[in-house]
Amino acid sequence: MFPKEIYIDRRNHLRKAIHKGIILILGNKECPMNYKANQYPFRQDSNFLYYFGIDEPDLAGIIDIEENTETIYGNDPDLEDIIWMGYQESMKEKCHKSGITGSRPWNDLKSDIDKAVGRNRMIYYLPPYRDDRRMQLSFLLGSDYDKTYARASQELIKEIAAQRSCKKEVEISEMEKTMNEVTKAFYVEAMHQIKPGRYEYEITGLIEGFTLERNCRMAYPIICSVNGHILHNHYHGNQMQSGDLLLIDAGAESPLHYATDLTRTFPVSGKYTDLQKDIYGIVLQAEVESIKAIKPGIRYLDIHLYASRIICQGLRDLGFMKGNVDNAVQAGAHALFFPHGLGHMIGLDVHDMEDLGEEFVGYDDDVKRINQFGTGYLRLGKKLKEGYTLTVEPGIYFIPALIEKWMSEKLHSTFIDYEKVKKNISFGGIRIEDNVLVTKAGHKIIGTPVPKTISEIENIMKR
Ligand SMILES: [Mn+2]
Repeated sequence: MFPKEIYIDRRNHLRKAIHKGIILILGNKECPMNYKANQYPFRQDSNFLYYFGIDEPDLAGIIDIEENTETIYGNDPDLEDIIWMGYQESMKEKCHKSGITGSRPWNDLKSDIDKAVGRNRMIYYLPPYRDDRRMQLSFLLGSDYDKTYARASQELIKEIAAQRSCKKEVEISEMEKTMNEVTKAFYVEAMHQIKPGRYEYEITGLIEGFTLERNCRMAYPIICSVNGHILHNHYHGNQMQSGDLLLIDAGAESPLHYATDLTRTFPVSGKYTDLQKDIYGIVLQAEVESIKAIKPGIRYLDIHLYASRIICQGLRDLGFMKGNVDNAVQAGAHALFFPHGLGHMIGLDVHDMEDLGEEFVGYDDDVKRINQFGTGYLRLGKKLKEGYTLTVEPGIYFIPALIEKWMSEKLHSTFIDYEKVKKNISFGGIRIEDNVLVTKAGHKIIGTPVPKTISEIENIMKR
C-alpha cells in the first residue's frame, strides 16, 4: 500500500466534492473458477483500492459526509481462516494502514444502510460490473436487481472519474517502474526468443513467467499472434513462420495494480519484408506524430483523426487508398484498415475506470462520441489535462472478412483500391503502442523507450 496519508487525502478530496450523503464503495469478493474453493486470482476493485488501498476480499467502505466518519466493514479472521490461510491481519490493523479508525463486522453493513435509508439519506454508489456485486447492492439497498446499474450515482461517477484521471507523482512512478523493470524488459527478452519454428504460446509463456518472477501480474490477457489483424486474439497455438509478423500486446500490472499496456510488431525472421517495412513506417509515423501532438487542452478525438489522416496518406502513397485524405477520413474510409480508437486512459485499470462507463471517462458535455464505424470505438475523445495517462496505439490491419464485405458493397470505393487491397489480403496487422503522460509542457512517454524503429528492432533480432 501507499502511505496512509495518500488514501486520507483522496477521501478528503472526494468528501469535499460530494458535500453530503453517504458514499458506499464495495470491494470485490473472491471469484470461483469451477467450484467455490477453487478461485481465479483475487483482483480488488480499483475504486476500493484507490480510496482504501486494502487488497483483500469481502470488504466495503462507507464515507459518511455529514457524520464525518469513515468505516470499513469486514470480518476479523477466525481460527479456520488461520488454519487454512496462515496469519491474517485483524480488521483494526488493515484499517490502520488506510488511515481509518472505524471498522465494523460485515453484517452491520446491511443494518447501517437500512437505518440511513429509513432516514431518507442519500446513498451514492458506483455501477456494478460483476453480477455478484449487483446482487449484493440490490440486497443492501433493498432495490430492484434490474435497476441497480441504472441507479448508480452519476455525480459520484463524474467526481471519481475526474479525480482518478489526474495521476499524482506516486502513481506515475509506479507505472514507470513497472514499465522499465518488467514490461520493457520482457519485450527485449521476447525479441531474442522469436524465431521461425517456435510457437506463439512459448513467447506468451515467457512473458507471463517473466512478469510473475518480478512479483507482478498481467494487466490483461496477452495478445501474442501471427494474426495481428484479429484485434483481441487470445489464441496462442500457431507456429511462427519466416515472413510472419508477430504482434505482441502485453503489459504488466504493478503489485499495487497500476497497469502498463504496450504493443510492438516484430518480424519472425528478424527482418521485415519490403511491404511490411512500408506499412510499419506508416504506423510508426502515426504513433510518433500523435504523441508529439499531445498537450493539455487538445481534444484526443482530434489526435485520433490526425492519426487517421496520417494512415490514409501513407496508404494512399502505397496505392491502397486514393482520393482526398481529409474527405476519406471524414467519410470513415480509413476504418477499413484502422477500425479502432487511437487510445484510452490507463491507470489502476488498463482501460482506466471503464467500470464507471466510457461516456463519463472519455467524453463530456463538450466532446461527444462520433458514432461512425472505427472512430466510434474511440474510448477517449475529450480534452486532455495535465496528469492524464493514456495509450497511443494506431494500427493498420488487413481483415479479410471486413475487406470482403466492404468490397461487395463497393463501400468507399472512391477512396479504396480494392484490387490492390485484395492482392495483399493476407498481410495481417501491425500495431505500435506506448503509454504517455500529459505534462504541463506537453507530454512524456512513460518509462524509458522500448525499441520501435525498424533498425532498432532488426538490430536486436539479428542472428
Ligand atoms: Mn491499449
